[in-house]
Amino acid sequence: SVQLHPSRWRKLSSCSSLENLEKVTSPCGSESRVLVINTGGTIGMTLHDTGYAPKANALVENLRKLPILHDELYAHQTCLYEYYKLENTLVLPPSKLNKRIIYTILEYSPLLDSSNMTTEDWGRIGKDIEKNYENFDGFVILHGTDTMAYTASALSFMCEHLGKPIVLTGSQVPIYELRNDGRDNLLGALLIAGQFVIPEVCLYFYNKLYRGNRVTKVDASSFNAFNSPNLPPLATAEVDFKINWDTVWRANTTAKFQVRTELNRNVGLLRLFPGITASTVRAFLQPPMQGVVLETYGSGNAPDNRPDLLEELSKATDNGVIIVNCTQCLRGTVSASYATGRVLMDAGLLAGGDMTPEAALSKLSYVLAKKELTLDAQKKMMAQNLRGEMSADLEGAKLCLSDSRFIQVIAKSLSVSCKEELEAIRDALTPSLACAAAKIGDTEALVALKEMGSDLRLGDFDGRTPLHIAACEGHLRLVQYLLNQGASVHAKDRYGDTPLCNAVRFRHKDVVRLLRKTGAHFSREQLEEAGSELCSLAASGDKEGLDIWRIAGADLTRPGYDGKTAIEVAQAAGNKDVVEVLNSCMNSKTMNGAAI
Ligand code: ASN
Repeated sequence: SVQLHPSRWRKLSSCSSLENLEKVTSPCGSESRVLVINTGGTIGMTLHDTGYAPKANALVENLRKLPILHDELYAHQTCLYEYYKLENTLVLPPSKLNKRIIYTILEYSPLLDSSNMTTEDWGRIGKDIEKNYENFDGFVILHGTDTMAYTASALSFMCEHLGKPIVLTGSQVPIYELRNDGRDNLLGALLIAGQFVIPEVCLYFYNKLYRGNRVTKVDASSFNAFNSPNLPPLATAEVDFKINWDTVWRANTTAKFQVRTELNRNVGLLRLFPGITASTVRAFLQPPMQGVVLETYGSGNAPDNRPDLLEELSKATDNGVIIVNCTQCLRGTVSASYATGRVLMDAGLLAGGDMTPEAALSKLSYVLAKKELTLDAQKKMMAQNLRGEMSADLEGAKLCLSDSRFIQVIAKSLSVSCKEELEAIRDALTPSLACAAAKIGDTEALVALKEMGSDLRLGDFDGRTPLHIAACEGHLRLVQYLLNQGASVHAKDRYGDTPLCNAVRFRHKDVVRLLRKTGAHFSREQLEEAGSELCSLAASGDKEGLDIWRIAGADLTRPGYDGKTAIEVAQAAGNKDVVEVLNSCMNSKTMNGAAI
């Protein structure tokens, strides 16, 4: 029998058109609701004198007559229309996963060929999703294919903290024609939006679900119109839907969904071509232009023998225009491998990684509308991977823990799920990651690790804590940070060494002082053993080494293993100045007073 929402059952039992509930024979599991926003596009077009144009108020009635897209018997038996009181609500036959997808179509007026769409239309879609967010499990947006990649990219940024699927789709041939791709695309999009919690703005076309900000239209006449050149599909519709869960973006905050409809329109796309004139570039970069995606050659290259051109770009970036370097190539990423690429970095351009120009442009539009941010913060945001629109730049950091980006990438990707398994992995990995961050003095990475819940006091497999490592490296600020975070000065690694031992060994005076101030001290045994070390320093005339031990709290009169003191050894070796300073130390009342 049907498992309907309790309130729906209540309604159903009182529904006059239903004599008894046994009538509901469909062996269906549960229901889910999808809102379909019809913005226009070929999917709902008919041929007019002027060519194909959208046909208003026709889609719902057409779909109602298609058994694969609407089950009238079920709708009738379960009082669908009475319950939802919406003429434009339809229901799919049961899916393979035993789900019924009830979908309501919200048709825009006028319906648009997507070539006519503007940023205002994106805002309208965003607002409608926000308004209806809690009433639906997922959203399908019917849209023309021409600018679908732009809308998908823009919505991906505008939808902050998205937790439900938003699937854009459309078709190359109208759904009203005999052979068309509209039915399959709509059906697939509905099944995905209604059955899988893929919290992303996606695009479904020709049996593939893509991340919306990764796609580009690559074919004007094939059903296979889209491509996601730098990211494999999130899902494929084969005999079953195969979801590539590893690729699906996971929310990394506990913040609530909201839509930012403010977008900055002073952005543009400029494609380099051989022989482009400096005056063209200058004209393009004139105020009020604030953000430009420069489509460069290959891996982000531009002529390095054109100072006139580079000067125009430099001038613009100096004046606060954000210019993002994206490649004209369909696949691949910008990198600094050629001299012709580095000149653009010198001109102040930001590397766009493997973002599509559509994604880079809409990201600029979104980021530049955040007026609360400084220009630097906006640039930083442009370089960040906000919604999976760019691949993490791991170049040069391949399995190299001493690269702070690597640590941040790991920290970020580990923080994104609350699954127990991931937590276990996090707990196993983070002490080592924190030590690696401490090694290179990367406070930011440590903050990121702490934010994801790792305990910075924990040691790695050798019991070495980040404080041990920071003390070895002499990262004074980091030592201070770790102490403020509760790191213990008394932690011992598997060799019995404390951070103080490490700081003395590597002769970081400031760190030794700070650790001492925080209460660090040598153990009785260590102080006893120090005698021999002091003697050997005295023998070699190493005043600095002796000074570190003094600051660390050692007793400079402590004899070595053979009963001789450091001063005696220095005398025997003829190291007069060492004798002098050791004498003055010993004469001073407090042994730790005078500096050597
Ligand atoms: N011109 C149409 C549009 O973008 C193309 C399509 O949907 N296939 O609205």
